[in-house]
Amino acid sequence: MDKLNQVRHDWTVAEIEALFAQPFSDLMFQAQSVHRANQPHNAVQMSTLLSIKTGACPEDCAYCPQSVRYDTGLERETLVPLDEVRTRARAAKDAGATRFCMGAAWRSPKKRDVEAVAAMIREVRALGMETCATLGMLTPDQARELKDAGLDFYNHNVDTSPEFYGEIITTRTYQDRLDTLAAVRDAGLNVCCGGIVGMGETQTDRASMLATLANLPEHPESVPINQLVRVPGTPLAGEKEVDPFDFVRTIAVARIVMPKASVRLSAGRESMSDELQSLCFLAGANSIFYGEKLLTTGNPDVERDRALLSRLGIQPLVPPAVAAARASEPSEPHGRAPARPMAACSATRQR
Ligand code: SAM
Ligand code: DTB
Ligand code: SF4
Repeated sequence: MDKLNQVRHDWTVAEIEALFAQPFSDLMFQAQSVHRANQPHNAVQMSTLLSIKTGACPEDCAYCPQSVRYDTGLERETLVPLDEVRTRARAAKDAGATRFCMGAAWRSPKKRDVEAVAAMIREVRALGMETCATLGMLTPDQARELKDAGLDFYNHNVDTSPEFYGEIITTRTYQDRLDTLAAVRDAGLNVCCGGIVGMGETQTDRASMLATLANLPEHPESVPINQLVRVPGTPLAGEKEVDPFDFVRTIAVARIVMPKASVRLSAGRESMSDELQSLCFLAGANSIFYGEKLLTTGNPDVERDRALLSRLGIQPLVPPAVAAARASEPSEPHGRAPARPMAACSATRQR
């Protein structure tokens, strides 16, 4: 039993490959055992994404529809106004999301960008939601400024293994990513860091990516596992589809090597069957993006997600601070419909 709770930072790639290589049922049993020993089971945390600045990104990430280098037909947009952020966050909260994530297509934010995002963070916080941002590379000072504005989580992915990384991105290094993660951690922010499956990487690359994450000085609180969304116009548009069982295996291994982390079943859900998603939950995924859109691509609609969670007997996981904020609100503020779509399960720690 002890082993199920053990948080390790000395994983070798070979050990993780051996986890992947187990018979599917043995891997799922191990992942589910670790999950139950470390997480409130039958509960899933829900975040809603908003792209606060879309397109025209100078980076060359081969998977990304927002890079200025690829013609993906995306309308480029300037920073969204504060009013719209407030409206979208309130709608997300009313639909049942507990965290609001703001994403910007920047290599790294400028000084005025950080100030503008800090104002957005304050607005979202005032609604009693958790806040998350993903804005590209950050300096230690920028990370502290965002923390001071009330940011709870910063998302910055390693995306893939250090060995495969150069095939996907050339405009910034793996070490740049690790430096940003260190700045985020040092500022006292919760770290959200994961990667993408389905870019042509090998199983060893997946093991190496998970080893990188698990061997960080502290495990990320949140680990998004994205299935590549193959967007026409990007260099990876023609990649072949990932074997769904290999995707589930990646979730299961992430759960085993990072027992206390929230593992997020992220991009790619729109094209997954309910049955495949439920296998991901069984493998230890316990957070999702909720709402019709990710940043620029689609996500299952709210009704489909509510129905799926309800059919599986899964409840929304509500962090204590969010539950407290909800409890202190009048039941029907400003004539809005009350925002309690499903019975909630209260989390005991932040993830
Ligand atoms: N520009 C910032 C950055 O790169 O850190 C923030 C936004 S970026 C879109 C956030 C993450 O979304 C990427 O690191 C990548 O893991 C994920 N992502 C982007 N496009 C994707 C796609 N087509 N399929 C799956 N995940 C994707
Ligand atoms: C993450 O790992 N996945 C989210 C979030 N972090 C920002 C983004 C997925 C983006 C998928 C492609 C798009 O919608 O543009
Ligand atoms: Fe830019 Fe982020 Fe897309 Fe890379 S992933 S092109 S940095 S928006």
